[in-house]
This record gives sequence, structure tokens and C-alpha cells, in this order.
Amino acid sequence: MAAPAQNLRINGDRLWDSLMEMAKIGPGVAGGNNRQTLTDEDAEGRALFQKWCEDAGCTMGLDQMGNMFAHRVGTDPNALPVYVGSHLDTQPTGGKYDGVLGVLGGLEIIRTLNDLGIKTKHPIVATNWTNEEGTRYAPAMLSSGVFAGMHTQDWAYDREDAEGKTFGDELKRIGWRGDEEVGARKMHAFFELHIEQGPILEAEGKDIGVVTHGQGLSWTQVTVTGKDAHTGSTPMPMRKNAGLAMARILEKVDEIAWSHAPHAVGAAGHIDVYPNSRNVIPGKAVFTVDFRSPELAVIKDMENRLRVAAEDIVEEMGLQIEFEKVGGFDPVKFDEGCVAAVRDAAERLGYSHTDIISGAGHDACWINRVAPTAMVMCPCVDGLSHNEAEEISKDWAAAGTDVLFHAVVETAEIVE
Ligand code: HGY
Ligand code: MN
Ligand code: MN
Repeated sequence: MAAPAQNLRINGDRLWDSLMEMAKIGPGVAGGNNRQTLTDEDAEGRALFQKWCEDAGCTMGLDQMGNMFAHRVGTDPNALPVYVGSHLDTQPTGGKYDGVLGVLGGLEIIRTLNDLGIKTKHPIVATNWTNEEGTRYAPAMLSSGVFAGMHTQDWAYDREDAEGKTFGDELKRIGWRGDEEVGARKMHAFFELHIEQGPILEAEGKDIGVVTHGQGLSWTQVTVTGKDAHTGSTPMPMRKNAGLAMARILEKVDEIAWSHAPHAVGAAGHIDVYPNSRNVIPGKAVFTVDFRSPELAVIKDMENRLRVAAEDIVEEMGLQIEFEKVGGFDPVKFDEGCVAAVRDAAERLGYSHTDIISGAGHDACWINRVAPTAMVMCPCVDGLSHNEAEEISKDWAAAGTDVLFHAVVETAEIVE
């Protein structure tokens, strides 16, 4: 396939303006975003994305998980489209670029092709996957997971948020439940641009991460049950302190992850104690242990050691414990042909680049199961993400989108 000419570049100013415009929707309290999935703010961001895509001549498809597909026609209507995208939903204290750069980068490719009057054989489809973050509704990458056949739609619809609202009801409430069957669409290839969310690219002075693999993820929700009691009048030996048990278990989580240094990681980001009253010994603690590693055997070892250590701790304290696997996926190896298209694009465009394993999970990790898939990464300041202070440079955004543009357009085959 003919590669795009070296001088073909996207419009970095327009991309940046679109990122800043989208960032106004669902603002956080510290300069970032709180545009959680299936909220009114999510709906508003979706509407803006749809308007921009239609202004760029695309027709918008919408499936029964709310996944959005902005279609730019190709010269061969029978050729499977090249999909390019990510997610518009954010963490509650999220940044302006996590996910959003990949969605608006896909749109910028379409806008640039329009500017240059370039036709491609394969259609190109800019995509927004619903609920990548998995914060309001676990697990992460829920809708790309249904699309890839990893979860049933009914199971996904029944997921409940902290207020007991189901995914299915909220999707309908915001008016973004489409009619398309989820996963019916077939793809020629899928590409995702994402900020690294870690420190490697910036530390190594590289503009581009050529993502060869994605590390695996395991989410185990742990419920420890003790007994509510008065923090003042209950003698220490009589206490059934679920909060203390949780703290001891979380120490073990850290120890287990460190035992597999330097690549494995472990922590709990979701932590609830009940009744969470200053003068009540917590009778219940519910928390989600997040283990990750590039090696499946290491993930399995960490999961097993967590259970053994946690059961020993609660037995010694006379408490009860339950475990529920609430998310996870095996380590991922991306398609070598698509990865080569990304690497060759970075080379052709003269951007410094390095192969990298993705530390975070992405929709591409599931889509890789149903279509040839690869990712492009750009650096982020101090490697910080899932924090409102998340920041990237305009040049990094443009470089990442240039590489995405070349990889997508080469795969979609330019028609002279
Ligand atoms: O959890 C993840 O890695 C992604 O940010 N949802
Ligand atoms: Mn993301
Ligand atoms: Mn994220």
C-alpha cells in the first residue's frame, strides 16, 4: 500500500481548539474534567462530537451500548472500514486528554482528508466507545468489551452505579441508546491514539510510543464483614474492625506487587467503609484490588496470594470475607502489521519513537480480539493521568495525531 507523503500533516491548531472546546463540557474543580459516563455532561459531549462529525460530512451510527461511529465514505463501498477512536468519558477527577485525544484525533484525520480532498478505498470511521473508564460502571472498557463479545449486553445493562442506577436505564435516560446490534460491524483495522499515562516517553525524550503490547488487568472486589460498635466504649479485644482488616490486606497488596518488581503493579483505588461514621468501628469494608502485569502468570500469582493472605488476616481477626472478580483482561499483543504501520509512520514523519507496553487498559485491548489493532501513544507531563492536572503539549498532540493519520490512511489506501 502506498504510504502518505511525508509532508502530509494534520492541523494541530484545529485539533487543540477542539480539545479545549470539549474540555469545557463537564469541567472538574481543578482544571480537568468530570464527564463521567451516561451523565448529562457525557450526553452533551456526545452531541458536540456528533455535530462536528456531521459538519465534516460523516454519517453517525449508534449501537445498543451507545458506541458512536462517524462514517466517512470510501471509494469502495464493499471495503471494510478502518476504525479510529477511543473514549469521551472521564474519571471523576480526570484530565482533558485521556481518551478525548484519541476520539478527536480520529475526527481530525477526517477533517484533514476533507481539506486535502483525499479519497481512500476503505471508509474511515471515527469512534467513541461508551464507558471506557469503568468508574461509574465496572468493569473498564465495558462497551468495547460487549462489542468484542467479552460480556453480554444484558449483563452490561444490569451493571449498577453507587446509587443503584443501571447502565441500561441511564443509557436510555440520556437518549444515546442506538438500535444497531453491538458487534455487528466488521473492521478492516482499528487504531487508537492515547496519552501514555505514565512517565516513560517524557523521561526518554520520545515523541511517539509504538504500542506493541498492553499489560493485563485484574480487578477483585473484596468485602470484609466485622461488626459495627462504639469506638469509645468497646474494649479493644472485643472489636471486629473491618477497616483495620482492610488496611492489613492493602499492605499485603503492596507487598505482593513489589515482589514482582519492576513490571507488576497493585493498589486499591475504590475503598468504602461502612457506616463511615467517626465514632463507629467499621463493620464492613468494600474495596477493589487492581493488579496489573505484562505476564498472565504473574497476575494469577498475585490474585492467588491476595486471597490466601486476606483469608489468613480475617481468620485471625474473627471476621468474614468475600471476593468477586469485577473486571480484567489478559495481556495483549497487538497486530504486527498495524504496529509496523505506526512505527513506519513515526519514522517517515521524523518523530522520535520507542516501542512500549501500555500500562493502562484501553478499548483497543478488547477490539484487538475482533480486528487487527494497534495504538499510538504520546507523552504526558510527569507521566500524570487520572488527575485533573493531566497535561500534554500541543506539539505532542499534533505529533501523535500525525502518526495516527499516516497509519490510518495508509491502511485505508489512498486513491489517487
Ligand atoms: O483502568 C484503566 O487502565 C483505564 O484507564 N480505564
Ligand atoms: Mn483512557
Ligand atoms: Mn482513563
